[in-house]
This record gives sequence, C-alpha cells and structure tokens, in this order.
Amino acid sequence: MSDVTLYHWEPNANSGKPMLALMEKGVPFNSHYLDLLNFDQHDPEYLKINPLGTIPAMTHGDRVLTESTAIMEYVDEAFDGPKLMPSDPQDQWRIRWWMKFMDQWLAPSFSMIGWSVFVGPSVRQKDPDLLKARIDRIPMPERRVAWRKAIYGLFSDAEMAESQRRVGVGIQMLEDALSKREWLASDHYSLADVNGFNLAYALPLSQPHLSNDDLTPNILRWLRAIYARPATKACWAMGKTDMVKRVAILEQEYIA
Ligand SMILES: N[C@@H](CCC(=O)N[C@@H](CS)C(=O)NCC(=O)O)C(=O)O
Repeated sequence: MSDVTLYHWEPNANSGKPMLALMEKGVPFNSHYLDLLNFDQHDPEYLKINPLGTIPAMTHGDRVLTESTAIMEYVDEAFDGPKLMPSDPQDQWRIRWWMKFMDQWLAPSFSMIGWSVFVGPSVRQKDPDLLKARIDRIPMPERRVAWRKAIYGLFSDAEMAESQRRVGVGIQMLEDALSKREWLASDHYSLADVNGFNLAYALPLSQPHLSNDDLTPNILRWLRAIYARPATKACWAMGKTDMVKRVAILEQEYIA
C-alpha cells in the first residue's frame, strides 16, 4: 500500500499530468477515480481533500497537494526515478515557460471546446432537477458558470471563435518548437512533454484540419514518440471510458 493517493479522472488534461508523471517516475500510487461527468469532484467527501472541487489532487502521507503542474513538480522532486526537470537553468526556464503558456493561455481554450462538444452533451440528458442541484453545489462560481454554459449550450460564438483561434496559434507554436528540437522544451523528455501530451494527444482527431502528418509532422512525431513510452501506454490503459480510446489515432503510422 503506497502512501501516495491520486484523486483523478481519465488520463487527459489536468488529471493525466500527475498520473503520467508518477508512472514515468515509477512511483506506486493508490488510484482514486472520480467521475467528472457524475460530478464526483463536488462530493462533500472529496471537498475535504480539495475544497475547490476540482481534480486532480494528491495526498502524500498527510500532505495534500493540488494544482496539476505544481503536483508534477512535487512528484519530480520528492521521488526517485528519472528526472523530468533537468538541472540546466535555461532548460528549466523553457519548460516552465511552456507549462505556464499551456496552463494559462492554451488549455482553457482546448477545455472550452471540449466542454462544449463533449462534456455538456454527455450530461445534459440527466434529470433537470438533479442537474440544477449538482450545479448549485459547485464551490467555485466560475466553475458553476462553465458547467451552466456547457450543459445549456451557452458558450457564445465569440468565445468559441477566440478559443478556436488560440488552438490554431498554439498548434503553430508547438509545431515550430518541435521542428527545432526532439522534445518540446529541452533535449530530454521533461514535464513540458508530459503536460503537452495531455493537452494535445487527441489533436489529430479533434482538429484534423489543423494538425495532421502533412501540416504538423513534428507534432505527430512527438505525440507518437510519447505514446510509445511504456509509462504512457500504462497510464492510458487506466482510462475507464471511451474517451481514452482517442489515443489510438497515434498508433496509425503515416503513409505518404
Ligand atoms: N488549475 C487546476 C485546474 C483543475 C481543473 O479545473 N480540473 C478540471 C478537470 S480537467 C475539473 O476538475 N473540472 C471539474 C469541475 O469544474 O467541476 C489544475 O491544473 O489542477
């Protein structure tokens, strides 16, 4: 029995970041799955761990850790195993630059699109009174707004267009960076790659007109190389829903 417990949803976006970091490091952990589409993250029991009602969260002994990127950095420092943050200060800066850019600017746009096309439609057929009660108990006002918009289809055309624009800019930036080096932010596989994979693994399916072998060969090379890693395969095998099956697109090799 490990003294590490990870509270997570599918290996995807924020939950997948600490899952994959733990598995890359070879750190055993207890997996506590929360079904985001069943609003498990707002259950009173879980709010004792993370009062914000978001996932992931991790406990290590009596320490409680939240924020997916900060958890990954903790995991890299606190446990043995391959280093996912190199010692060179410029590499560290580049890795943190990319993680901040992805977390703050790019991921919210991916998320808005995902919530609009997948999360909202997945839950809106539930009983209306139950949905209202579930939304009303969400601790963070901004998350309540996001859930309402997703469930009732209220994301505006302007905000969806801005998210799509950011996804386009982000894809171009990833392609440019990956045309200069093998990995995203240093010459070694790092936390920036773990972070980026969780954001981008389904791009060839979700944005096929912007990310494919012809337009973004370096992104595809990079995604396939990460998916070929045993830790990534093991991590995605932990998924419980069809969502994770999207990663299978990376098993297809490019035939010119
Ligand atoms: N900045 C936080 C964001 C956490 C977050 O918003 N997670 C999403 C899932 S990717 C969540 O819990 N959403 C559920 C909700 O808002 O109810 C982190 O990186 O850990």
